[in-house]
Amino acid sequence: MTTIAPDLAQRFRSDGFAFPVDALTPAEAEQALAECHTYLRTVKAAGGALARYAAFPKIHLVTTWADRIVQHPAILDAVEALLGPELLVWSTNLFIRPAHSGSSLAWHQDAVYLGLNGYQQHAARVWVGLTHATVANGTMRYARGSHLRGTLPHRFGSSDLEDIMRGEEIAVDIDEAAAVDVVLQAGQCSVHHLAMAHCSGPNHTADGRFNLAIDYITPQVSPTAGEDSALLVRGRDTGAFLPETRPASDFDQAALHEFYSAVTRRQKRIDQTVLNRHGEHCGDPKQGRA
Ligand SMILES: O=C(O)CCC(=O)C(=O)O
Repeated sequence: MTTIAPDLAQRFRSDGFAFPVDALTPAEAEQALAECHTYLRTVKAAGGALARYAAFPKIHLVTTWADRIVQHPAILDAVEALLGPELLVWSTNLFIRPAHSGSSLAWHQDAVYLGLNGYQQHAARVWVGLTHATVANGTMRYARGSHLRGTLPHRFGSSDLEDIMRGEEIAVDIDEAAAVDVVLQAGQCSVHHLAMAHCSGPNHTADGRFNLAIDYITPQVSPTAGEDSALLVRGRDTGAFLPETRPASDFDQAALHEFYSAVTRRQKRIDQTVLNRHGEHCGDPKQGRA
């Protein structure tokens, strides 16, 4: 039985985030990190769509280490305390900040490029530490309470994680004094609202920082446009999403089929979402970056 902090939901609602949440044991985190390294070597060697979508958005459909994490009872209990008993996994995103990496992520809100209706009350991102996350290795920073400002204007900047974020960054001032560093032990996680303004810094240490970010939604969430799919992890209702299936083993034929269908569907929809948003700002969707 997992122990959930009694004020978790209240902190999530008022601050827009809550951490640390104890999730994987240190041994589970170490094992997941080792399997993550093997996964990265495998997809790099395989090339094609597996390499292109190595870091997002459906890692858990093709590998059992990520599937184990998205189904982890301690994580699901925490998310259930926030969102209720019907839960789906919409995405997994691998954030890696290599040793001595000078790259960083600008202030942004996840919600602006995800294309989800109903995320305000019915979605949360869980950021799981496969390694420690510290100020020195470029952990995330949250702007406390920024989710209450709704979605903020973004501009296209530059980003090393361009494929995930399209290089978007918040175009208004963020109160740096209110920012909170997300310091975690390996195996712990943090949970944030999809409209939380956050950023992350360079890694000044000799070890890489590895985090798996999982987007959980409830059946009340729906795609803003187009068809999408999600994996039911608690309850029985997939709502507007086509149901997905768990991998029986790493890269097996059924898992590969599920993975390719899901990422193709998703990419089409996200491209459209970004084009529409950019079109709103530029007046002509055809001028947007795809
Ligand atoms: O890990 C990072 O550097 C950034 C993570 C992030 O932006 C997110 O999980 O939404």
